[in-house]
Amino acid sequence: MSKEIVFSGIQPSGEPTIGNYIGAIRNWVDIQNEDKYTCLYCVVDMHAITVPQVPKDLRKHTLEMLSALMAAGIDPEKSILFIQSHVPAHAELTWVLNTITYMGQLNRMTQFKEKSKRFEEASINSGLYTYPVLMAADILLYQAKYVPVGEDQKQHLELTRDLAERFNNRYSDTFVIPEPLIKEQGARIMSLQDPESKMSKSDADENAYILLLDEPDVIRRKIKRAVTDSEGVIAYNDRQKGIKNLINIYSAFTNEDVETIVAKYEGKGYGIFKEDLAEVVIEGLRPIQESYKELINNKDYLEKVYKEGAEKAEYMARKTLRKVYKKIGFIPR
Ligand code: AQP
Repeated sequence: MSKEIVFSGIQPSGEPTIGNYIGAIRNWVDIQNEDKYTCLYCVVDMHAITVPQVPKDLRKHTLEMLSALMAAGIDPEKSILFIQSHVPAHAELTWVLNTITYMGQLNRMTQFKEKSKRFEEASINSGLYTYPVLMAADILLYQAKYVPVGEDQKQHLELTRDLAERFNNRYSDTFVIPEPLIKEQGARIMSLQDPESKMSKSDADENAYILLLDEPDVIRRKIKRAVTDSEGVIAYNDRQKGIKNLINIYSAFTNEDVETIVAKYEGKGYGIFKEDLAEVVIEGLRPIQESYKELINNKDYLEKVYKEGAEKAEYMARKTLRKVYKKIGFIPR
């Protein structure tokens, strides 16, 4: 029997943060190493252009993301690692799915509401609006059974399931209905400057995030400046969201549970905790950073990886798209 399929994607909309790492990339590596699934991991450049991008930065960030994924442990010999725009079937299936998606559904998407707040109404593009449909196409093209996503992407996955069911009911069984794989602990890392909003690689304030590739001194500085509170006690609760977030980061990098960390820092001040946290993060990122430096300078190897990845993905995607076109009544060439 062939293995069940896992699909996930990440936008090259900036450099990856420790939020992306803890909430997504690290899980991808664990899932890959279980050897139970066929894993497809995709750098979703087509998603990234739903907000303005500088072309030369997008090119740079795409290769950086590819290198960072491999540095964090995605092995192109084990997983299919590719760039979304290299497989045209993503755009093609999106068009078909657009025709069975109701605007009412898209109007309810929280990410669209959040992201469109950043722009004047007249400059919100329709790609941002139909972003979830492209995401549905990404997943359904590969007949993925499992989609490791952060909490914030759950709503999009619900839409994907809904579209798959609608298509299957209207025509006949075509798509596997995907399920989210959400890791309970440490699923959501918050901004260091505003613990009410999630850490994002495209945040305008660079003190809000720690990048996977930040230098040790930068990490120390950003953690030192992280917003806390005036209670002065290291405790894990929703009144002290800043400290809670820092404890979550500490826990993610050391695998110690929250209670152990709180007990360890009983009676100690925020300053000491922050200093220790910075060292924990620096040490945790060190091997990734070393491996990244080698990869990013090896352009030939990167090209080989993304070309081979695209070929494998293309083969799988075409198979689904052919079925879809046939069922909806398009005449094969
Ligand atoms: N702060 C976070 N904590 C935990 N998980 C996170 N993810 C993102 N931020 C956090 C997870 O990372 C995966 C890839 O996300 P993405 O790049 O496709 O888009 P995003 O969720 O919009 O991530 P960013 O960093 O916030 O990007 P921008 O700033 O471009 O919007 C997803 O699985 C996501 O859940």
